[in-house]
Amino acid sequence: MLEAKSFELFPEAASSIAGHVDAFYAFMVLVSAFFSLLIAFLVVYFAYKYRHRPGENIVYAPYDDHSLSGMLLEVVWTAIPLGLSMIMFVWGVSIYFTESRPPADSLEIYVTGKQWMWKIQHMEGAREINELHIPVNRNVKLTMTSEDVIHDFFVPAFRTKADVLPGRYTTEWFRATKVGSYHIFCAEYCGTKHSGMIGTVTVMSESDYNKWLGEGSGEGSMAEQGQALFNQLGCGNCHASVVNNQNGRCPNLVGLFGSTVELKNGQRVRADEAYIRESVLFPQSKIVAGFDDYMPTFKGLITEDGMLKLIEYIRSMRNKNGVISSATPLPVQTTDGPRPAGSTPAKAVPAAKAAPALPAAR
Ligand code: HEC
Ligand SMILES: [Cu+2]
Repeated sequence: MLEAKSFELFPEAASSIAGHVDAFYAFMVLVSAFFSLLIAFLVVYFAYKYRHRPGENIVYAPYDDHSLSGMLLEVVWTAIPLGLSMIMFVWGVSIYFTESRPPADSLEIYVTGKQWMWKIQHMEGAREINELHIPVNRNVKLTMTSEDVIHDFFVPAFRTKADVLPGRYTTEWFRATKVGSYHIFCAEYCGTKHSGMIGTVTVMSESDYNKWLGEGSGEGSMAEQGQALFNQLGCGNCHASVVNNQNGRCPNLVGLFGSTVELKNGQRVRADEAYIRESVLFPQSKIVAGFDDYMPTFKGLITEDGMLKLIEYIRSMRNKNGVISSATPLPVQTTDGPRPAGSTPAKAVPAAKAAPALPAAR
């Protein structure tokens, strides 16, 4: 809870990973404390035991570096620290891997960092600033980017944090285990008001969360807002006309997200958030095999929040069991652009569903 409490050494442990991080940390502190005390004790003890007594002659015994006992001693003092540091390494890596691999069933939430605030978008459409509402006992994945400098999204009670970088998408995931409110900090110095870049995670019961979501989704889901943007920017002029036809002048975006794309230069890349972002802002950098490089850049025309909506829209165009369908279907294109001579006209595949009425482009 956020109310000032009596002095506490550790923040509350409120995520599925927190116990593991704490146990690991305790192990490292105990090992360090044990050896620090042992060494400090031996320094004092030996200083006393082998002190110089008055009248005593100092005789240095010749050191036999081939004696069996000497070798055994060296093996032991090498093997024990090696064993201990390997335990720390394997344990640490396993926690790191767990923390860096969001489970597939995670609830997706988008975060944009900016001097000096956190902007958060839920897929269902709710938006918030410096607040993050999540359901308890659900895996939550944050996809994060920055509008300016490097920030870092840190929730001490969840024992997890990740850098938030301009021009890139990073992820962070957690499963909150306790209903309550917890601090969000920016853990990367990002300018004058860095210390004010704070917020609150509110962990709610599933039913409270759904109620909360329902109240904040006036503008439609992120995918719907992304679709509006898609139309507004004219992406549909090129891409929508071939939505049900792979052989147009522009690649089919349905089922693109998560698939492997073959490029003109023979490379194969995974169509993830970063790829879509690059395709839109730097269309020349990766050309899809079989297409020409005439997609214009949209650099400067789309905000980071808008880009996340576009990505969410493209992600929502799914290709389920070979049947083209889309969570929020594309508008049916009426004015088809000219096609290059010899290309097959769009096959008459019925649109999956009628498009919902959206505000007209421009
Ligand atoms: C003038 C026509 C045109 C417009 C407008 C256009 N694109 Fe494209 N787009 C293309 C062409 C052609 C390609 C394939 C060549 C390439 O990779 O650059 C492409 C490629 C892409 C790809 C990669 C597809 C794949 O299969 O890997 C994505 C994603 C994409 N466009 C999204 C968009 C979005 C989003 C918009 C609107 C902001 C948009 N495009 C606007 C013509 C267009
Ligand atoms: Cu910051």
